Amino acid sequence: MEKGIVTSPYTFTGDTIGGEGLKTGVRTLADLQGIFADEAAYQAMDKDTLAYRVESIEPDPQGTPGGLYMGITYLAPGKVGKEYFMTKGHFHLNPESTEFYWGVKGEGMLILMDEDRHVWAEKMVPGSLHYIRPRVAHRVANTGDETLVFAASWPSDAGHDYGTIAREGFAKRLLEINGKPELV
Ligand code: PAN
Ligand code: ZN
Repeated sequence: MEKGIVTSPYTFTGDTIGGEGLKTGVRTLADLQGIFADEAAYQAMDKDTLAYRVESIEPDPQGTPGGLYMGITYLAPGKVGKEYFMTKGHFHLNPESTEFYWGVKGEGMLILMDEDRHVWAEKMVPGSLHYIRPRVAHRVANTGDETLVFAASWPSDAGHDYGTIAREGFAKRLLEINGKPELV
């Protein structure tokens, strides 16, 4: 190759990322204990069921100011009782940090909650782009019957506060009512 011209160590095909230092994280139903309303339905399910997998490229160490990460989440279809499979959800530890999510495959709902516990949701479909503002907790539910694939890019110094959501939850839940998703 010509001097000074190199190949990027990363790839992005639309629904996959790859390359140097690719990280993979897996969450089974066992990891989602306590987030679903219907505890009896949760207990009756196989805890080894895969809920989601996140693949990410994190070029700089966590906490680096000015860096960016990129990830793709593969969220399985399914429900616990009437509640769709969803990600744990979090605020960012650095409250000013923002994030883009975008829909790649399947159908879902991005559920958002501000610090006053006001909750709203944006429909996620292939091609939808979502800007998550500072101090807004975010989680995604799969409302379809295929794996929901969405991509995300967030700052390397955002950090993840899972504790607040684990303790207090979101103020509304996305349930299937008469065959349709409803925030209740
Ligand atoms: C995403 C999420 C990913 C999994 O990359 O981390 O979709 O969701 P949980 O982290 O809530 O389990 C992101 O928001 N990064 O900041
Ligand atoms: Zn985030």
